[in-house]
Amino acid sequence: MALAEINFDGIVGPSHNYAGLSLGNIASASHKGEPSYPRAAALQGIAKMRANMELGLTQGFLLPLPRPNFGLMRELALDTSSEPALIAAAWSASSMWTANAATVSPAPDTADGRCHLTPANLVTMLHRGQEWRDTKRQLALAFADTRHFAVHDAVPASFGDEGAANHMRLCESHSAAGVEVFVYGQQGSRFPARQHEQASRAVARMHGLDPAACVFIEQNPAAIAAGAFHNDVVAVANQRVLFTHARAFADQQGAYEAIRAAFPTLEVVEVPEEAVSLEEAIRTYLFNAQLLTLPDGTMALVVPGECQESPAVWAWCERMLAGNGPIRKVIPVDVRQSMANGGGPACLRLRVVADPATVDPRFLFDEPRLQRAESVIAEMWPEQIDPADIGSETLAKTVIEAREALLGVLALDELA
Ligand code: SUG
Repeated sequence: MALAEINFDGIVGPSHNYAGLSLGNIASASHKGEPSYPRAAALQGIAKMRANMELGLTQGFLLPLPRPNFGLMRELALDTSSEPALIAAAWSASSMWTANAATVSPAPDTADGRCHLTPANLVTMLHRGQEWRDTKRQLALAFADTRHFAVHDAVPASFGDEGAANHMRLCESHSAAGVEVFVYGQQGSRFPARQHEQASRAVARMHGLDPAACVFIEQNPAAIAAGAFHNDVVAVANQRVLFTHARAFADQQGAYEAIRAAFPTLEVVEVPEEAVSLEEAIRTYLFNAQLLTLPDGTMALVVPGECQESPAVWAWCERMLAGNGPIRKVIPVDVRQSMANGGGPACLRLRVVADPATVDPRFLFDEPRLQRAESVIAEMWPEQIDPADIGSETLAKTVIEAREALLGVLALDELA
């Protein structure tokens, strides 16, 4: 069976907006109340997927969840006079950041030889905590073949879980058994630590991982305080390579040693504070990059366009490329609409290592299917949403119809 890494990007939903809902996420707070551009946002996502497909990579997607979420509005007894932030939560398109959809342990790592997926409960934030049941429904459809996949329920809400954004996997090749690294936070900084250690440990047990191939690492409280609300804002791994800021972990050297004890061939590409400060790394999202193995075996880093505009970050990238490191290409992409809510290229994708033939093909893109999705978005996604539009009946109708049209062209109407 040919296992490959498949990136499942979240398609940006038609209700994409800037409500400033995520405490500790600097971009979300600083763009609060600005108009958003859902059509442009979703087309930026489509362009990123197309560019990765042109690199020769397999591309999957997950659909926007149903919004507004009338169920949540009922549960909270919301009406038009309710607090705008509560109404906005029920309208959030935040499921686009599929790095938070689930934690994925590929088949070679698990006791029963199946790929295990656990949707993230995302309990720290109301607008995200509503996602997991609908996400699970979608995962259960995309990965319905129980000979190859196991889709779990989320970890109980007592322990916050943010999914793959706090999980990294090191391996010699995607299809070889790997070492899974879980990064959790401790409360006590000025912002919430969203990933609880016990959630990570529960996921590792549920997935049947070998304890000797699991590493649990604490995130640097200073990174959380600076706005790294997920570990994937300051570190990313692919195969043998860990690309990280020097201040990502509470005990940086201890973290490398713990990983090396389980995975001796680890290659660390560390960016020192003197070259790129933690604040600049968080502002530009250098680490919220897709670190991809290309078909020729070399690695490329897909970074937000903001990196190219930062003299410090771009100078570091150029120095890195001039050296002899494992990352041979840096590719900037424009995902500005998502970035303004704190979601870079890596937030927008969930990595699943699997044989593409075992995945429901309706969740995979080829150019004709991508074009069909693109046409529906271009025609039906709202061009602009102003904060005052959130909650309006007219916009609700537009958003619902747009999503349904997308489900239609992708033959996924059962998710309506
Ligand atoms: O959970 N932003 C998301 C961004 C998630 C990024 N994902 C990863 N790092 N993997 C979040 O904070 C903002 C919504 C708003 O303010 O309207 C938001 O939810």
